[in-house]
Order: sequence, then structure tokens, then C-alpha cells
Amino acid sequence: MSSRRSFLGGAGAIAAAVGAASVGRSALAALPEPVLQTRPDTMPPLVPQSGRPYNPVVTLNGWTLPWRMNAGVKEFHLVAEPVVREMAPGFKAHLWGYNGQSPGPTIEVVEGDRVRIFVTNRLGELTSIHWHGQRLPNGMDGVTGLTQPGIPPGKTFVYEFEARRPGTFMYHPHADEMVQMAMGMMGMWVTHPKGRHPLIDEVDRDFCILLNAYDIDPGSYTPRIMTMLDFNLWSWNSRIFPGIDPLVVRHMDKIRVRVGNLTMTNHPMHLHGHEFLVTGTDGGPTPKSARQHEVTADVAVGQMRQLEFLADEEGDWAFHCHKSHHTMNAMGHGVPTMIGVDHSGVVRDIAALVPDYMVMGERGMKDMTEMEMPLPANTAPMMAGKGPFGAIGMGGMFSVVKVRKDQKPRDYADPGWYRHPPGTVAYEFTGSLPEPSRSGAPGSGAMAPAAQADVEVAVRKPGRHGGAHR
Ligand SMILES: [Cu+2]
Repeated sequence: MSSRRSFLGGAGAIAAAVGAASVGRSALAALPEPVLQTRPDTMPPLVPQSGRPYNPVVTLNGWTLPWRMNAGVKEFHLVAEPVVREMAPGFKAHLWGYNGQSPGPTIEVVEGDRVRIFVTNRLGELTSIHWHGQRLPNGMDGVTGLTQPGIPPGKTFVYEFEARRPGTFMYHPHADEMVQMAMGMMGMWVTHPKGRHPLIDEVDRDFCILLNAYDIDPGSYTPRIMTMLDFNLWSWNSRIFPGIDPLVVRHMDKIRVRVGNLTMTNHPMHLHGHEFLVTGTDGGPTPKSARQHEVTADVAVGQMRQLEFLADEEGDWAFHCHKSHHTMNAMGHGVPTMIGVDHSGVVRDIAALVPDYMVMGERGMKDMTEMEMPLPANTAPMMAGKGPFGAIGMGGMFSVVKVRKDQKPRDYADPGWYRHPPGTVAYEFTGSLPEPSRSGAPGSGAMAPAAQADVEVAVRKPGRHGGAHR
């Protein structure tokens, strides 16, 4: 049985590759029509019309790929191609992705499904797809050179395997992956359990977020692909706040958020107002005895985490990466810290030499949120989220979980900002401020000021030529 299957799979792969090589159109007629999606909006969950039933996920600012049922096999068609992704309103990036988008569409199947994925390469170089985290025959693992030849430009390859274990997975190329992933080629994959699973709870809303990062110079469109650490756009599903849609939920809904990380660094995902359980990792569902309540879960490079909570507190709750630099957009590098520096005396002198000289951040960087600055065309605002109380002062990996009593079941429409009940918002103290009482003993418990003044620190370190530097 299994040998017959793999024989057919291999023959199909060859036939598809040969067909695409000779006649594009007639060979493609045998393939499932590729479905494209170019809008950056969050698409409603794709309710399955065939195969085993399941509760579909919602991919934030993304969508799920429809399939064709062919003699009991779920057939998908992914097209690797250059795409234009609106990362935030007014800011478009020239990326590579799948089926009109970066990231590619989410693929949803059910445990035990036989899956056949046609992958057409419309890039100018070899590609492949690795099905990150799946149990599958070795030859379907998608590592160029190791388990298959790369898919040449213009050709279509076929991957076929059984979705053996339920969980959250990802897909991405294993061909020139430093370039192809820096350009946005990646997607999520969810295998739903068939029937009830002792470790996988039914939830009311199930969100997918793929963490990715880009380095796009202000005013340009294409990521710098050699960057390893200094990314300036930290994104979820290739969107940056305020371009990331809120996670809209109904009060008392059970929520699952699936997070995958295909950036070059870890992201501590932090939720306000609720505790969550990490119910699943790369390896599948976490045993109940090993789960603990958290408000921050680190998602390391290449990892997937499933966070679950009961949305029992109404409000607009921030949900973001806790690395503060990852909630900023398009910062230039090497910006010095200017807090406390009074520029007023020098600005005119510098402006005479550098006509465009501009003072940044002498009260902190938040001034930048309100500054109406002329920016190069196609530049992401550094941090431009506006809330009901003013500038939010964040960008990048940031969104809002909106918990509402009157949100209808399965309605994901943005309800607007939360209306706080009277007396429940932090307020200004308007009484008189007493003089703080200070200790009269100078230096008590600390180094005496007189001793500090005379200390001179000389650092000697061995240089390459044995010389000492101060
Ligand atoms: Cu981060």
C-alpha cells in the first residue's frame, strides 16, 4: 500500500515537472487552479466544504488556501512568485511570496488527511518547500540537494504525504533560504485533530501569526537580503503596526493564538490583562501537567507556540513582542541617545552647514510620533499607531486584543476603541504636591560624592600590536 503510494507520488512529480516544461497551459489544466489573494485584509475563516470537518483558523492580515478534493486527496497549488505586500497603509514592499502574498496562505488540513501540494516556481532561481515540523517521507522534506533537486524556474513539483500529527507548522524554502526567507517566502500550516483530542481543546477563535522581519531602507521597496541582525521592520505576517489588524474576540471566548517564528532572533510575546497557557510547541500538544500560566512566552527562532486563554476581561489589551526595539519601525541605525541634551544653542550653527539638520529625541523618541516630518516616499512611519487617547508610540510587532461583550459569535469586524466604564481610567492627580522629604545624611548608603570626583578610570587592554589604549 505504502510503496504503491510513493510510486504514484514519484511518477506524478515527474509528470508534472515534464508537463510544465513543455506546455505551460495544458499541463496546468491538470493542476488545481492556483488561487491568488493580493488584499492585505484579514480574511474570514475558510469553512471546509469537503473532507473532515474542523474549526478553521483566522490568519491575521492573511488567508487560508482553498483546496480541491481529488479521489480522497486534498490538492493544493502554491505558486512561488514576486509579490507587492502592503506592510502598512502607505508603505509597500517588493517581496517574494506565494499566491500573491507574503507570507503565503495558511494551509489547513486534518490529522490523517492525504495531502498533495503542487508547487510552481515563478522566481528567477531554484526553490523548494520544506514542511517545517511535519512527519513525512524523507524525499518530501524539501531540502534542495539533500532530498530533492531544486525546482527550476518555470517548473512545478509535487509534494505528497499524510498529515500525521495535529499541531501548528510552517513552510518555507530550503533553497537559497537566506535570500528567499529574507524576501518573505514562508507560510503557516495547521493540522487540526480528527475528532476530540485529550490535549487539544476546542476554542472559539483560533489566530495565526507568523513572525518575520525585513530590512528595507526608508524610501526603498526591496529588502536588503544580507542583513542578519539589524532589521528595521519587525512584522507579523509581513505587516507592521498600525497595519496589523486587532485580534477581535467576544467576552468569555476561548482563544488560541498560534505563533511561528521565522526571523533571526527570539520574540517574547506578551499579552496584557490575561494569563495564557502554552498548550503546544513544535513537537505537538503539551501535556497538561507541564503547562503553566504565563503572560509572556518566548518564541525562539524556528519555533512554534500555541497560546490559549479565556477572554474574560473586557477592553483593548495590548499584545506585542516585549523587545521594545521590535515595536518600532524603520529606524535608522546608530541614532545616538539625545535625552536630556539641549540642542537649542547649536541648531542654527549646524543648520548652516547641514541644511536638512533636524533635532531628534531630546525629550525621548515619542516626539517622533507627532512630528509632521517630510519622509521619503514609501517609508513606514517610525511609530504611528493612534489610539483614543493619542499616539500609541509603537509600531512593528504590536496589536490589540479587543474583548467585547457585544461582539457577535464568529464576527471579526473591528468594534472600534473600548469605551471604559466611568471611573476606570487612570486620571490626573490635581491636589497640591508636598515637598519630598529627603535624607539629610550625604552619601549614606552610597559612595561619598567627594570620593567619586577624584576617581579616574584608566582602562588598559592588550591591543593587536601589544599597545595600550585608554
Ligand atoms: Cu521581538
